[in-house]
Amino acid sequence: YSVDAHRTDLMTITRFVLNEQSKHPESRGDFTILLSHIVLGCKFVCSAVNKAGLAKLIGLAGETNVQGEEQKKLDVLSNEVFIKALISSGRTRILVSEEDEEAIFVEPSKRGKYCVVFDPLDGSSNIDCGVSIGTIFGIYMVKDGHEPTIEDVLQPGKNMVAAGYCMYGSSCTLVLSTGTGVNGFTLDPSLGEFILTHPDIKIPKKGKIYSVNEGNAKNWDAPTASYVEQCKFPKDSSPPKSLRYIGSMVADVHRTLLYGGSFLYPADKKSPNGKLRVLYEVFPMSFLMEQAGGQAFTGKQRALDLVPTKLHERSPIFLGSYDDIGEIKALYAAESK
Ligand code: P6P
Repeated sequence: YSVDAHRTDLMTITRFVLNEQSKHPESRGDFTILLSHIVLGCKFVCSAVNKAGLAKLIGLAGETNVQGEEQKKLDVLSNEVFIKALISSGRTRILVSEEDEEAIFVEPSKRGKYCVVFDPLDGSSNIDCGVSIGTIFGIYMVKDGHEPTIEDVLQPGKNMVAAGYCMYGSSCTLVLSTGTGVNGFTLDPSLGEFILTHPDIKIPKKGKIYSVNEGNAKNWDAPTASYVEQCKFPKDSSPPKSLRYIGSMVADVHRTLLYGGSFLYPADKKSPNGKLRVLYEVFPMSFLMEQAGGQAFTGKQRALDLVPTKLHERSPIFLGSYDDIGEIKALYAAESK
């Protein structure tokens, strides 16, 4: 794109997805409709998150708003917005949200062929200090012709047809893959449109940053401890890596995707499966990393090969630059010999 094209040939996310759809003549546009409803949810949450900060500052937050209604916590509000938007799209069968213990089975009259797994506002504990937070989502096709069940959702991440996140920070950035690469879009509030700003994102093959909560170091297993040690005290003459850890997955993963490096949430003695959830944190971020030329590993296997057995199952995760994650895989392989 030359500069002037940005002004006159705006590539919005809707146009982008329609272009993708045109590559599949058999497509009836269901995915395009589903995505447009996810985008609507992201726009709403972006606006609510920005207002929430201000509301808190000028004391509007209180317990009730001007209509005297109970002021909903942002993550509850975001969850309701996404559930309503997804159901009204008429393209979903099953919804799995971080906020809801049980899966939502869409009523037959509004059913479509997709299952959406999502964390409506990941990292929401960071709102009060202004740290970027985000929505994470993954989309599966669900076999038709039978009453939907949990088994339809417990699919390996490699079966996802799309995944993405929307980061609510200094700007609102939506990063998406539909299986043919990764693209980033930034919300132009004056247009109310997501504009393509990061076409065909590729993660650097090797990075200079590692990202982990060092506070858990006491409980790490040997391969993780050894990897982090090598980041800080390289055996060869390379300079030590920088530690960057925000504690909000969407922000840490977005930086890793753009700058390279590794993001780790390992298992430890306290949490043998780590902390991050398989369906709506590990799988979507792993899908994006592989589509951008990186890797995602659980300590035992390729993350996208994992087959979940429970909706809110957790898994350790090591994701990022191809070479950096390769080093971690080699350390785990050596340990298992
Ligand atoms: P810790 C936020 O609560 C979250 O779910 C992710 O967004 C983030 O990566 C992780 O937990 C941070 O966890 O234990 O390092 O505070």
